[in-house]
Amino acid sequence: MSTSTFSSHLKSQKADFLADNGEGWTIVMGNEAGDLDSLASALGYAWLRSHTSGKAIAYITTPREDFILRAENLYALDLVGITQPFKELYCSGDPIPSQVSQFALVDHNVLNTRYDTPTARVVAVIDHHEDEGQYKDTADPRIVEPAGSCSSLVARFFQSSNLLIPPELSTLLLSAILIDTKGLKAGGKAVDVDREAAAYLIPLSHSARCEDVSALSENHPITQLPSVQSLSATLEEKKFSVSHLSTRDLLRRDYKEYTFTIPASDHVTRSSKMIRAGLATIPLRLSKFFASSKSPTKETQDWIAERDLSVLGVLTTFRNKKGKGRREQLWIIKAKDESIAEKLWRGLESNEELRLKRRGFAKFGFDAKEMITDEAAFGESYIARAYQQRNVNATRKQTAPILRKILEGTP
Ligand SMILES: [Mn+2]
Repeated sequence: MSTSTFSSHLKSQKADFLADNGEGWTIVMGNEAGDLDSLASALGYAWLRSHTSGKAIAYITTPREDFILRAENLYALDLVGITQPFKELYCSGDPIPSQVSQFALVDHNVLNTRYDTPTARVVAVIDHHEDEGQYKDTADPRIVEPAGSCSSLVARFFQSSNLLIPPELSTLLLSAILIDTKGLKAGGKAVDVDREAAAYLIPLSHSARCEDVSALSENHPITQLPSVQSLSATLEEKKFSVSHLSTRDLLRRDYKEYTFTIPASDHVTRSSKMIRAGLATIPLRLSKFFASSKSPTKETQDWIAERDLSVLGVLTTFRNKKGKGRREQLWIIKAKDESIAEKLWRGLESNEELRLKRRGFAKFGFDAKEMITDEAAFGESYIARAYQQRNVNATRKQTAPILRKILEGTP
């Protein structure tokens, strides 16, 4: 399939889907953070499913105006001839036809409450997050296992199907694997399924060159192939080129939201209560995050209000001057939820996986004289703490379940 026919295949598929009013179709969805892994996994599995078990279409959860926030996604899509994603792809903002009731989940394993109607059925799950154990009776396949990238699990499924994977999809899945595993770096997040998936995809992708394919057959490490290295470097550079984004854009660019049930014993009213928490992953160190707008604290407070959050976590990932990966965490809690704050600080600071070390806000350019206490860096209505995360390998995938355990667990 040539590049132009792949994108026109997607466009005509979208038209068919809308003309059918979704009847008989399965919507394949990635997670709400909308990273390249979700995008590639959804397009990959939708293509596979539509060639094996009936009509399926990828639904891209990224709102139209947010496409610009992820330069690496735009770059990878452009590589495969998709130049106007919100026209060619079925996206957030397009109508959800009334007849849709079947969902396939990739890169997450619980259907977002927004789509969870009484008739909704989850017919497939392929994911690499913590398994929440749902849809065991309805989902086939139901693959939930550790991997650096969900795209690797989709690629392995392709391999076992004996379908010929289009080069466009090989390129997209490979790009997602490379960005999630930092180019399959040794000692990083890549596990065997990622390396095997990359080895399968490389010869079938756009980036494949003759020397690459022969190198593979001689058992050279795939991370050292020139085309893989250059694709990986370009994607990473795009991903980290966020210096033009405002505080608000940084917060919403790679963002996930959770609801937690706070046990009755923790709460003044002595009844359990639902709270919302948001986790934003930001590819900049905190000192740069706090330099992203004229009033970064105000924009952050506005985001907390807009999303009606009790807790906002900002998880940073960046490289230090020596090129080593580093991470920090910033937590902001509404001051009226004081019992939540105490519980969260205790749980986070004693967590052996994250290994957090407290950092004062003065380090991030705050004027110590203007703050009543360090915790009041975001004003009196909020309680905030910042940390260096000494386990540099723990991402939101580890932090979200830790947060759930701390907040929902008994004190
Ligand atoms: Mn993923």
